[in-house]
Amino acid sequence: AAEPAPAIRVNQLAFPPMAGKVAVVADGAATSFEVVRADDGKTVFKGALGAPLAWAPSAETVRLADFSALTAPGDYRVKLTGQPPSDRFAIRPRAYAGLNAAALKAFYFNRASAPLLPEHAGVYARPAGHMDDRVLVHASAASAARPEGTVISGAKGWYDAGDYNKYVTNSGISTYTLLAAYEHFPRYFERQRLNIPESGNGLPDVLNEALWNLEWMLTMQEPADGGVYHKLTNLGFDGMVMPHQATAPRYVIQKSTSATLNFAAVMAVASRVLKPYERQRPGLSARMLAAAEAAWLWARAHPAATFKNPPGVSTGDYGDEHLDDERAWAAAELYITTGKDAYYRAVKAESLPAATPSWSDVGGLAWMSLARHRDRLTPLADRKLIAARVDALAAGLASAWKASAYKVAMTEPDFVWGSNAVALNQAMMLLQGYRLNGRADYLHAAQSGLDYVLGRNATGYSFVTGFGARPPLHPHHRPSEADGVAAPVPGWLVGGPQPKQQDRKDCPVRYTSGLPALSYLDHLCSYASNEVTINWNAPLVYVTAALDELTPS
Ligand code: G3I
Ligand code: 9MR
Repeated sequence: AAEPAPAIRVNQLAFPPMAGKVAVVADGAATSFEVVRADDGKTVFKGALGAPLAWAPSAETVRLADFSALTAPGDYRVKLTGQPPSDRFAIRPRAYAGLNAAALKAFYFNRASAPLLPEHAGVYARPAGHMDDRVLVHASAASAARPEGTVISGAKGWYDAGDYNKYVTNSGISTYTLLAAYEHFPRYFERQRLNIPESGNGLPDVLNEALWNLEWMLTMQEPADGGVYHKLTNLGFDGMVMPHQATAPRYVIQKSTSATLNFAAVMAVASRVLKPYERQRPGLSARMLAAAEAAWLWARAHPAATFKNPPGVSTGDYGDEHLDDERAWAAAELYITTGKDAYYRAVKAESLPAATPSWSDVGGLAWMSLARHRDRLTPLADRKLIAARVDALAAGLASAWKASAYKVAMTEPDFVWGSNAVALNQAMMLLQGYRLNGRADYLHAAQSGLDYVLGRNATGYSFVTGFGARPPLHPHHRPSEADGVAAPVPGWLVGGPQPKQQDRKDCPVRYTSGLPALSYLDHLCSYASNEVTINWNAPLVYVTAALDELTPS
């Protein structure tokens, strides 16, 4: 059974010295707090708790302990009179270097088509799974050039999640977010060594890792027409076995507009990010741009090929009826990379909302990229509109943050499947606002999103495997379950609380609460609250790098 959350909830890892620093106290009696040194218990800071405030998602009344004024590097705990102290945390420069590297290394641990060698993977070494060099064209994907049953190669790529399948739609936002992290903060990644097979080859490891998936994505485009298969999967989900033991036949399934537009967007980004590496990867940048433009043309000719699992296929759907955001995002990235005004017109910027991104709503990524590149856009682009949309999104999130009893931007409707990534994608968009206008409240609100997933939440968990005092121990992640190693593969963000509990019928134990912010189960069965996924880890990579780089020193 889950332990009840401690009364003091705080980021269980670390804060940059100049970050806003807040703990949440769920104890009716206390009115003041102290921060003590972790090793000798000496008090270094005293403060009054904020007024009691109600938080609907957990039906709690809590007070805030703000110790932002404490900036001296060290290891600390928060303490209330007569109570056990909080989990320990550090204040230090480059607070998230280790977490950032682990969150990226998690992608390496989920590589298909390669053995993980002990020198790179330690105890998580394993034989290769899913070579995917002989994949079948499913009936739903058949064409004149590639009739049903044609054998093609779809090697490499990352497993999507706790399952062993590969989905182009979800690869879109995931791969983009890693490329954006590098594009926005190149220095941070240029000095990082992940100890992956490619380390030291002249490319930053974040790009080496992204390339593993990009090379797979390129195989998902049908050369004859530019359309992109929605996914490469088994017909059904595998059991809880290691990758090399999962040997069911693999198929590419139906081309879809969403996969094709996601592909176009990511290839356009990759083309510009990899351009300086022509010597290491001759011709790749140009090939990616050509692939992106071919995909764009296919999607223009097939504007509404939505995806639904065909009969007999029961793996993840990633179905999406709303494709305007994918179209706008692909157009924006093609515009930034090529400078062609026709692509800007296709963005239809005036009618594109700015929202926190998710796999099914990628319009925010268009605004993020346009804002990052606004100094070098053609005269046609409406720079004021770009700044205004990004600022309006950040301002809305910051005002929710300000009003929140937990001091987080998350509100009740944000507790969906993968809610922890909502917190981090909100943080990522707040950081876009901060980069535009330097408003400190945007930076503090972004910090709070990371604090939330690292422990300042109603469950008291730090939601990243291997990090913090109370991390998840039983994620819905097949290798973590089947590898015989007690500790789960580190560096993975789990999905997090959400009240729908779609896995209830598959779980031998009950959730302890149905409240949105408490509806979480650290059990292998819980794919609806405790799975891991590439699209949830990617904003963890972005946000940790960004906070290390942008928090003033
Ligand atoms: O469309 C409704 C929306 O109208 C409503 O406002 C919202 C409120 O909850 O729900 C929306 O639908 C949700 C949908 O995601 C879109 O966000 C569904 O309830 C929810 O069940 C669905 O969850 C998805 C889940 O697969 C089940 O399809 C997750 O987003 C998605 O991350 C997850 O992805 C799986 C893959 O299929 C397989 N691999 C693992 C991966 C992670 O669990
Ligand atoms: O393991 C699957 C997980 O990756 C998916 O996110 C989830 C929802 O599509 O489904 C999981 O598979 C479960 C299936 O849906 C129902 N039977 C139990 C499976 C878990 O072992």
